Amino acid sequence: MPLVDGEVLKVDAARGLVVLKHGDLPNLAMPPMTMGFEVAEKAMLTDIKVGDKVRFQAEMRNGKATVTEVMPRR
Ligand SMILES: [Cu+2]
Repeated sequence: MPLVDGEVLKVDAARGLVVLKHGDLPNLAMPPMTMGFEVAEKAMLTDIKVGDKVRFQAEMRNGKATVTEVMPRR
């Protein structure tokens, strides 16, 4: 699965939610937009903070757009 560029706009570590301004997401058939995602594991949010540029993967899980991998882009 492709890694996609994103920017972190909001992190809710307690709920396992992140808002990303994301680039093209071909596997979800999404154009660039800003939206909220679930994360596969809450621990994924400890390494990222608001304002970070990231690379990430997302897929649909139980009908929800879910980030399965995310890392800061440096
Ligand atoms: Cu989207």
